[in-house]
Amino acid sequence: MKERYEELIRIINEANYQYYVLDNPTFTDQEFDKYYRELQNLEEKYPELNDPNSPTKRVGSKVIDKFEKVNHKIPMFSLQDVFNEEELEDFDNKIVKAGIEPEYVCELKIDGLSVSLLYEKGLLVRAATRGDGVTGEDITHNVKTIKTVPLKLNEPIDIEVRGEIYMNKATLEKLNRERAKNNEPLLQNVRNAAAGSVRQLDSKIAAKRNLDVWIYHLPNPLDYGIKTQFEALEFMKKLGFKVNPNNRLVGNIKEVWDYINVISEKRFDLPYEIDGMVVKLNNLEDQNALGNTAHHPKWAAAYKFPALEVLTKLEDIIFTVGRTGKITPNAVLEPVILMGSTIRRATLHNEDYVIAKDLKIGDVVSIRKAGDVIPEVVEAIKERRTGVEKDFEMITSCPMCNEPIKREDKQTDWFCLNPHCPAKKIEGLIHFASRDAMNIEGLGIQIIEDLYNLGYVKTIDEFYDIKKYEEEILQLEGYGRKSFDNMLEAIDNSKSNSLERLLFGIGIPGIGKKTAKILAERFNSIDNLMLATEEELYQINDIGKILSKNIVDFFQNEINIELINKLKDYGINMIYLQTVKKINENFANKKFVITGSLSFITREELKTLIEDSGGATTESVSKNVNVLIVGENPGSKLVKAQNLNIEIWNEETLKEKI
Ligand code: 3B8
Repeated sequence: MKERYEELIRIINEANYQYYVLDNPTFTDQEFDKYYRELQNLEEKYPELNDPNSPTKRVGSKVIDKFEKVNHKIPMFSLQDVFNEEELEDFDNKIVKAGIEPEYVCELKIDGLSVSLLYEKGLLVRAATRGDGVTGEDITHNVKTIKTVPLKLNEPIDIEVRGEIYMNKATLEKLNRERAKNNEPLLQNVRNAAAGSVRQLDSKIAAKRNLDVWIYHLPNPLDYGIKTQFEALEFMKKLGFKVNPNNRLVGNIKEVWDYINVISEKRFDLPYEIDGMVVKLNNLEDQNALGNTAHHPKWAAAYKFPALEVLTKLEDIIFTVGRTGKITPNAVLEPVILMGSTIRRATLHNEDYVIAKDLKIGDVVSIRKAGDVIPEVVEAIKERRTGVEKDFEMITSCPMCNEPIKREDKQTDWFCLNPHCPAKKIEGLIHFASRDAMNIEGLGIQIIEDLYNLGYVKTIDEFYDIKKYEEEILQLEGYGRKSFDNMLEAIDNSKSNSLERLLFGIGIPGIGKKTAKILAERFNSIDNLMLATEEELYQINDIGKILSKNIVDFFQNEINIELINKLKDYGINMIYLQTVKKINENFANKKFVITGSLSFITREELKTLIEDSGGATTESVSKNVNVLIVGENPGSKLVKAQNLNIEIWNEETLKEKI
């Protein structure tokens, strides 16, 4: 029994190591679960079986009541920052002047928090934060829940290693979605999220946070006969630690710079956040010769990527009204170029956001754009105020209809409650026809504004009766026979859309594209959905209390019921249609990644087409992707796919396959 116990621990730890550290699954989930359950059963039946190395110890059971202080045997320094090529060369010059011929190790600078791990006879005995560098805090109970931190090493040695605990970008997004659902404050970034997670007293919470680690430093290399940083990384990898595969040994500072440029392209494709490159002198004897300042080792530097931020002037704050009546303040900016595009506007979300940032009209503000995300105002540069800036004032009436606006207690947004507010109605009509909703091509923003202002279409059902204004519309400038007929046809085609498009388009407060799909799948028809109770809706994953109430309220409203009846009379489909419309063998059961821009189809359209044909899409290239579709200016995904021997289709091939 004891033998089997030890064998199970070995099997499961090895499988975890293969899966989490080497990214190389060796078992199916079912096989893994079978071993894991067998181990759990043994431990339950024989409590004397209590190996600290058992994988069941990772779920987090220990609760502490305070963090113990820990003195680091060797101080944990931080790194000196460099911000450009010149400063990097200065760093190199000092080394060369000291008579050293440098080789450098380049390591991704992980955005997390430093940790020290202490092992005795190969067993993890203590994990501690950096703290002030001399004294940190004992976080062993939480670090033990991190699956990539070995509880037992491949050799029974005494050793300390250091590394970075971090949280993947996707994990933070998921965590924040849950927090939003529970009305909890969102975590600002991966570093705060990771730091907050290891500072939990209850290790069950930390265990749920899906933290991870990269190990990069060996404070006592001489004890193990290690002569270079690169050897140290190899050595730690052999012991079972997770060492980043992107670390590189290079011959001189120019090659460091080249590698920095490679990584600055690639960084957005990584599942974790990096904020620069750590450059370390490879030879440890040379490192010792250089020594440290009071705070930093002189043999290492942290190159920080340039901020994705620029400064500009906040010229005005204007207000827009959305289709739900939500009032949004918007920054009107002096145009600036940021990451290749001109920025004129940025959303300021809501009143509290503007107040929290203490923005004044006329301020110099910094603007950020991360990835392809919309630009945002980071902060006002208060030192640049001259005294002529004007205070922000929230409006009290709707900028479109002049009716007073309202903000409920505890809510962040102001709303125009006037059901006849033209802004709301036009926005609602535009949303209904938009691509992700009913996808009525030929009903663009301008046409819809015209139709509304002329009184032909005031509510969405009236789109379907537009033919009665045929004569009048054809008289209008810019509306020809052909475009009118196309519009009619597009409107007619939209009648056979699947239910989720209607649910998204009709404008139930809080229902996005994804929830619309979930509801359609779950209830199959609008009639079923209209009968659903709040409790029933709340049971569904992704649907919270507020949303459940919104849905029920919406379908109890007389005006909405009448609207739905009218749409039914016009013959609009109200049933969920299976998503796989027509299997295309070229796409079915394959996984696709799209990179670069395509000329004849948008990315969203192509994704829908692939899914409708029985295939799937994903964002990042890995070995289980079958095809990479490549448009103009492909990113680093192309190189990665070529390395993995993944099939590649250009636009021509794509057209043939379609
Ligand atoms: C010495 C070496 C601090 C660090 C170090 O990815 C020292 O090596 C350090 F005093 O903070 N964030 C890294 C990272 C951080 C450090 C490091 N190496 N890769 C990181």
